[in-house]
Amino acid sequence: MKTISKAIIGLLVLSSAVAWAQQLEAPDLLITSVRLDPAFPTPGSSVQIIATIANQGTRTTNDVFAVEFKANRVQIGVRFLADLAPGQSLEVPVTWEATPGETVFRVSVDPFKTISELDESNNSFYKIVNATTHAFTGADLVVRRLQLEPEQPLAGEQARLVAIVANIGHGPAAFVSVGFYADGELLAIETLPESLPAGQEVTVAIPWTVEVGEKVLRAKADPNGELFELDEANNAWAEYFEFAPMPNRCAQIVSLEFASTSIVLLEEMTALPSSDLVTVFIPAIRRQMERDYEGVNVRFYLRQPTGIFSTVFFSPENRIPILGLAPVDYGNLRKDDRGFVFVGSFHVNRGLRLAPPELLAILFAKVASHELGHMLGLNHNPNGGIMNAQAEINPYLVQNEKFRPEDLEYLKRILPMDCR
Ligand SMILES: [Ca+2]
Ligand SMILES: [Ca+2]
Ligand SMILES: [Ca+2]
Ligand SMILES: [Zn+2]
Repeated sequence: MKTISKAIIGLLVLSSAVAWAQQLEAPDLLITSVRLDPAFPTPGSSVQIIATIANQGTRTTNDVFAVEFKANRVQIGVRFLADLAPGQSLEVPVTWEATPGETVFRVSVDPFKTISELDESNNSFYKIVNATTHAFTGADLVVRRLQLEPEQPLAGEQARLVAIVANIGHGPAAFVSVGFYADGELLAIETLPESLPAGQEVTVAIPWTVEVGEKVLRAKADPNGELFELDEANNAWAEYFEFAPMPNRCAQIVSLEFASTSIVLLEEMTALPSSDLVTVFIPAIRRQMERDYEGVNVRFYLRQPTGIFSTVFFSPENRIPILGLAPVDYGNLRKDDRGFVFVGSFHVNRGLRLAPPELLAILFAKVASHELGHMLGLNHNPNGGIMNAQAEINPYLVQNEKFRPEDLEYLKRILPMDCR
């Protein structure tokens, strides 16, 4: 099993090296801007979304390519272009009927990959748009910091999660609302009824029962997009915290590691900006795994942990029909195993792109929980559950999958919460 793992890593390095050597003269398509007309739409009005597409490469595009527009992951238009010379740019419009609140636009150039380019990683552009009946005043909310009161609370304690919100615009914000999230899950939205003048800051807080271990805490100003702002993309702030008690010596430490190339595939699958992938989607995978392993002494880390740990590596490979792979370590004798989830095997399944990101996170978590199960000594269970040999890839069916009681019993025995 170890040998197989090493071969996989070797292959990855090789294929990216080949891709590098190939390209010397080529086009490079990118989106330089996305603007709206009118810039501050009211709900229900008709809006032009105008993307500027440029070729900053050294060759003219030699084939037809597409520009795809998505609004909150739903395709709202595709336009086809051809013959864009180096240094040339073009405006591409689509019409959209404004829906109330926040909409995340993703514009992608050459999503079907007909053009071989100098840089394939700069082909999408995000724009967050609000549609509201409030007037635009020049407000711009940002979350400056996120802190806890008391500063270092223990897991299980009642604490306050405090966001410091500032208006860095040049006009007042009619009201301030802030969404709070723990590992991607919305805890609460808190709204202050008073307006916040330009240049001032305010604290917004919610009570929170502190969770154990590493957590990604996040606050986002105006999460529902009810306030027009100069910049709608600077509203979120996320931080890693770790809450005591720290793992004891009988705990298994597990690192969830994502190749940067896997993040690119996840971005294509979910149409989420990479910042949301890192601060919402990936933490939600961890949250689901924690639920799967409830009562088992496992601690999950998204940042690299110290000491001895096992790793679930989210690789960009497509190894269909294999979704994941891990050595079976009966009795968990090795505490530094390495298992894989093949993100590429999910990415090829275009139907998955229609599933909500929350369900996709659960689907990835179930495969990761399965592979970790092997690394802790579980074999496939003919009775099903998470250790079912045949992975269920329908995210709607997989969401309630659990370890079978006999599997969970084994895990609790091998990794008891307290050391005696
Ligand atoms: Ca490009
Ligand atoms: Ca803002
Ligand atoms: Ca806003
Ligand atoms: Zn398996």
